[in-house]
Amino acid sequence: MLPVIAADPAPLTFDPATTALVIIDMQRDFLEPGGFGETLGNDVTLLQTAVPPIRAVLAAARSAGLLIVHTREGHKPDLSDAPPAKLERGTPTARIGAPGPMGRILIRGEPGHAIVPELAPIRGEVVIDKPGKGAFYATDLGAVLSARRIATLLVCGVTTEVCVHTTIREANDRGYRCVAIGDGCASYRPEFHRVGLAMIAAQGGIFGWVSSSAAEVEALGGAR
Ligand code: TIU
Repeated sequence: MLPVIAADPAPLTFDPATTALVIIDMQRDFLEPGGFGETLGNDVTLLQTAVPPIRAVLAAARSAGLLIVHTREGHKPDLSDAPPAKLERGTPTARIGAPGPMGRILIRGEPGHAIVPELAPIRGEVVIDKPGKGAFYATDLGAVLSARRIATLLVCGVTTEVCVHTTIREANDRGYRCVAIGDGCASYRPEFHRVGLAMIAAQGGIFGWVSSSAAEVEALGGAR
């Protein structure tokens, strides 16, 4: 029998063979002082809450043999993939590409671009580098998921209303069933986190489902 995840607006039956765990942008640039998130004026400590729940789901997903995808937001060192509209926006303390304590802000290969050590990818896991907020835009994520016949995405990471939401919206329009892991997502703005999750499950699940790390670990345990 296929496992079932307790979720809003309704429980979801899923096949582990066609399900992927997608961890969005758990990078030092967003979670640690001196990175992109802090240059935008945010309290980056707020994002730490997502790390233990993601660790728990990641361990369960590895045991259950799920496809695991990590994404990283960032740009090429020459910034050729960074549109001026993104580079020029706002009044950050340091712009994308400027030097910082963790290397150049939001640039691939720099220390700040790395995924936090607690959630580091291991051999066999997919790492998608993305220049935008959504994980499908200008990446080969769609091709990777198609090759594995993936139909359901368990999605977590940061931030809830920016890269997690954009990715879930992109995935929903591409026909994937998306389950946001509520406590495995976080935002610099707690009210945006709360409302962002509510928006996914509203109207009978207009963008997908919202679950929790505990519910996912339980469902994945049954999938082994
Ligand atoms: N600023 C903010 O909330 N998020 C981002 O810029 N990127 C991601 O969400 N990863």
